[in-house]
Amino acid sequence: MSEPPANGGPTVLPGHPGSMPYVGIATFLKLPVTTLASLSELDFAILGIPYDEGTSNRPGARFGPRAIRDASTLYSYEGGVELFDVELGRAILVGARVADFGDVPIDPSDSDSARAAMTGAVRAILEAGATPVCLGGDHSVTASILQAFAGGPVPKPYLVHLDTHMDFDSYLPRHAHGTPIRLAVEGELVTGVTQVGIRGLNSGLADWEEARSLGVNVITCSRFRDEGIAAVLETIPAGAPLYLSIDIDVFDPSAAPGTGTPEPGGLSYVEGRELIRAVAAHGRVQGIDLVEVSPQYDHAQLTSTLAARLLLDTMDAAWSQGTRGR
Ligand SMILES: [Mn+2]
Repeated sequence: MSEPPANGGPTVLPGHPGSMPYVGIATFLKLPVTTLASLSELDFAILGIPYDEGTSNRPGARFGPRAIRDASTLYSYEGGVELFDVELGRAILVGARVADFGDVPIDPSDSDSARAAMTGAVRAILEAGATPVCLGGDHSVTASILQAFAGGPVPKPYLVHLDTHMDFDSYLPRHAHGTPIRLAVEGELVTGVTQVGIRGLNSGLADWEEARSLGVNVITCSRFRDEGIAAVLETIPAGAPLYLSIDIDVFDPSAAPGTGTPEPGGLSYVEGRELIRAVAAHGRVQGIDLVEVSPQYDHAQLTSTLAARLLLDTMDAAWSQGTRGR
């Protein structure tokens, strides 16, 4: 065992070159922690939002950010200094400056202050010129994130929403996790919406018809299988600023069981990844969230590992296309 250093500091720093995945502090990818003062040096800021008080049935997504961070250390050999993607034949995120901005402070049962804190943290990232990458938390957090874009330094985004559910529910409380898309549309927080992967038995007919009447492009999972990525891209204005909201339950429960409202018949990891790459190349990604990872329903870290990998893919898709930028 090594001796502690004379200054009393840690013997292993997060992101220390050569350290193993299980060694060190489990920030996202074991990257350095950033503070408000150094946000402006970043291209991407990881933000945890450990909030699940919008959950309608099985809670637990408050533990999602920590589970995703833990799973992400799988990819942090050598401190994550190089992520060579064998299938792409190149390293990903080359030159991107990424750090972990920690978690939004959450006071349980004080949802108004929690939502304000979410909006404030995302606004700080946007004003610093970085792209927010938000780890949920349940899907209600997306409404508070999009609120940060309103009147901010980034143009109003077009929302691309991957989910089993439309999240356009009228029967749930206003700030529940089944309502963020309704709030985004009603609040005119986005220029338009495309939803992909919608399926299952939860979306009411009236909400379905209302969403479509308000211009929401709904691409069901079966239609996506039939018509592919092209059907998605033709709904999204080319070159538009985009916000990507990924509900982990868009994936099939066999690939991502650890979520509160699983639904059979979902996407595979590769289907989701290729869709996101195509969407990112079609527009300009200005913000990302990945929500509804609920680790107590997970097995073998399947869901949190998929989430961590997909976030790296998604950030690289935005970065490598040169589509990030204002
Ligand atoms: Mn959702």
